[in-house]
Amino acid sequence: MKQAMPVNEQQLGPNLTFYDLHPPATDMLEEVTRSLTAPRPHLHPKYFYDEAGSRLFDAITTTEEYYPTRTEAALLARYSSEIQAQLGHANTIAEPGAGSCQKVRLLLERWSPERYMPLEISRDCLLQSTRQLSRDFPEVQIDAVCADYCQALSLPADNLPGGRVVFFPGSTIGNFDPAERSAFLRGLHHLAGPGGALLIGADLQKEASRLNAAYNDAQGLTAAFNLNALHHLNNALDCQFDVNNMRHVAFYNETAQRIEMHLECLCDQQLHLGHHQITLKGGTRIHTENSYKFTVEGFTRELMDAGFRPRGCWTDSDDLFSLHLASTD
Ligand code: AVI
Repeated sequence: MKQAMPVNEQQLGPNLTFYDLHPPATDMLEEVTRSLTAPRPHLHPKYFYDEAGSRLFDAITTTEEYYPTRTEAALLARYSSEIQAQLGHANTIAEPGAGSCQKVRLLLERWSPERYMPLEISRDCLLQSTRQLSRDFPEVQIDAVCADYCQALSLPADNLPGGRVVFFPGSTIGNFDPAERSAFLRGLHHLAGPGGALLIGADLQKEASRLNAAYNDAQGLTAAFNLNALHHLNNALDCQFDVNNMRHVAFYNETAQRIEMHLECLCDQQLHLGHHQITLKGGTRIHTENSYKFTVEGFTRELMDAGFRPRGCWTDSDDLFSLHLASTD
């Protein structure tokens, strides 16, 4: 796991090294065709995140209705010293799916780690965000790793005592289905390594009205974000979705304890997928995302099942969101 990767290493600045693990390109046409022709048509949520989708997601996080981002940020600001006291000194912070590397800034300021290791599949996004970060934090060694963090990883060598603190904020863990989630948490345990820890955000179960509002904001940004997946497919594969005749649907499924997002066809849709044409009948729903909501006890159990030892949990006064700290041993 902790082996050097000299072949793909590039020194981009005095404190910035770029490691390209060449994440394998998936065959988008094949994957999309398979998921849209499945008995229950679905799309992977990764298709939300082209440039427009990433901008829309950032806009969602500023809406009145979408509480997770600001609640988690307030928890981090309020409790970062307490968390650090539990943790001891963090030599390395690793962040899978780091994106714009914004949330970690507070930890870099307050915890002063020797090293920060963002893992991100988008090369452009990783280069852009770490160039700025390396200027803002000249005393932190930044090892930027371009990789699909869901795949098995060979990471640059540490040579630092102690394990890694893996930072996985935003309740992105809620976008994994239970079986995937358990495998993924085990992967995070492996990434943290002996003597390491995990700091992870998990959105909490609450009244359905609050959750429904968070995924159906009045400005229509979540609707635009959901529909943008179809613009993304039209641009990339020329599928010819008639996006104006598709509708955003999001609701809390209380039995499964998750928000479900779907796109509903308002009339028959003729799609072009490479050499194939398929028809989605009016009324068909394409399932685009699950966002599971947790209890503190339930999520703590999941961490333990993945081999972690719970070390602390912090929630806001309205019990909207939780931050969990767990060690690997
Ligand atoms: C990225 N993820 C944690 C968000 C969520 O709340 O599940 C994605 C999102 N979907 C709609 N709004 C936000």
